[in-house]
Amino acid sequence: MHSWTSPDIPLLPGQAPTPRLFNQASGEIEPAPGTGGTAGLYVCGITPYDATHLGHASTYLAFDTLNRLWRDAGLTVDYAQNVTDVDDPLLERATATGVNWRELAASQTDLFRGDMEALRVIAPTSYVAVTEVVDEIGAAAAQLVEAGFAYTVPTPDALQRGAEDVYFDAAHAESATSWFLGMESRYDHATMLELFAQRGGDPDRAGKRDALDPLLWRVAREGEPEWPSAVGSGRPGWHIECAVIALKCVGENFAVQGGGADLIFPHHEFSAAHATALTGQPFASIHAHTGMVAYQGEKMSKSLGNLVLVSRLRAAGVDVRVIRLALLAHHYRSDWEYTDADLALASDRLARWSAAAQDAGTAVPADAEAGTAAGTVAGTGAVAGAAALTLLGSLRAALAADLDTPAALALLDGWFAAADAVPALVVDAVDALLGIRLTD
Ligand code: 5CA
Ligand code: ZN
Repeated sequence: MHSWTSPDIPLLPGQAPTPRLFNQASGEIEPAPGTGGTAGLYVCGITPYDATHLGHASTYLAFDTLNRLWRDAGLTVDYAQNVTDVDDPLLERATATGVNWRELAASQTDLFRGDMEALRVIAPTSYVAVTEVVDEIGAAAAQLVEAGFAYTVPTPDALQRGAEDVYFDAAHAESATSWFLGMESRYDHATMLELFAQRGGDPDRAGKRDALDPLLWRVAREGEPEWPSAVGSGRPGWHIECAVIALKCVGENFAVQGGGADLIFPHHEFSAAHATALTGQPFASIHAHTGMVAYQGEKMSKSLGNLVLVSRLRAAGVDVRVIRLALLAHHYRSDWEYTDADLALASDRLARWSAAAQDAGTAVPADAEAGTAAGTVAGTGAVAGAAALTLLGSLRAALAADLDTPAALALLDGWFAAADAVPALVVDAVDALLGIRLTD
């Protein structure tokens, strides 16, 4: 599926450090170096029935920052993102509103693409809808049954008599692979049971071998979309879609699997389990998660309806750079509650930075600055150029330390407040690392 158009990103001089990220699986901040000059990234995409709210935007901006840091460090980034365009909540919304589910998904995915492009988020290399890879998901489910990692469960309401849903056998995966329950989340069993029930799981389903075994393939029911497969006509479970799309587009044991913290369990635990059962390899090196953005006292979510939509802010005339700055002002791992004050602060910050960048009027070309270390540029330009290189080093160090965007913004606040000359290098650094262009 087509994604969106990526922004132009200026190249910055000098060496950038390898970014380090908090890994949910180890509980530690670890380097994310990629392998052979390439970093693989898979980030869970939207379920397109109400897009794009500020929680989504915050999550995709966090991984956009990582993408920018990797590129700045000279790596090629292999980035895949899915669209969960067939799933229970989407089908329920379509039925409730009398809209065709495919049309609902297509319209919301379009809105999302437009928002991402406007926010200058680098487009994924592969943007894949579940409906594009249903055959491959069905084949993966069949492979897991064949290899003893999955079993069927009596399904009295199946459209076809005798057809049965397919479940993943977590205990078998624990005994036969390097994966184990808690490998990714580090949650205890009681927490897993609670979250499994809250987040789309069915702990009480009769016939399962274990309450936590997740659905791999749902055989067709009356009125539900279905696709033929070797495990019966039906549709994919949730975790297997991300395992299959990531393996197809980014490969085995890639650098970073990402998403919001609401996906730590069961989604990312079992995506990793399915992928390891399919390949015998670890899924990803680092499992990274963003904090939840709340609004009006609760997590901003489509199901609750407490949404601040990027498209609505844009329609109201809010500068997308203000939206970016409002989100980047919070550390990606913190949970926080959005209020209008976030936009006001970001608007004020953008005004200060832009005024400094425009008014200085003594802009030094980026190539001149790069030569300042050798003392090739005279006068104010040389001093400003050397200071700009120091600032660039500090920005890179802050961001490489678990994407500390609030620290980066604070460094820039100080720099712009004191600057009487704004070299082009600073404008380029803010653009390349934070996605904000201060001058035309
Ligand atoms: N399609 C699945 C992932 S395979 C899904 O979770 N879709 S979603 O539309 O609900 O969310 C899309 C992404 O935004 C996920 O990574 C999710 O963790 C993240 N997200 C959702 N709500 C918030 C929020 N309030 N704050 C931060 N991130 C959020
Ligand atoms: Zn996912």
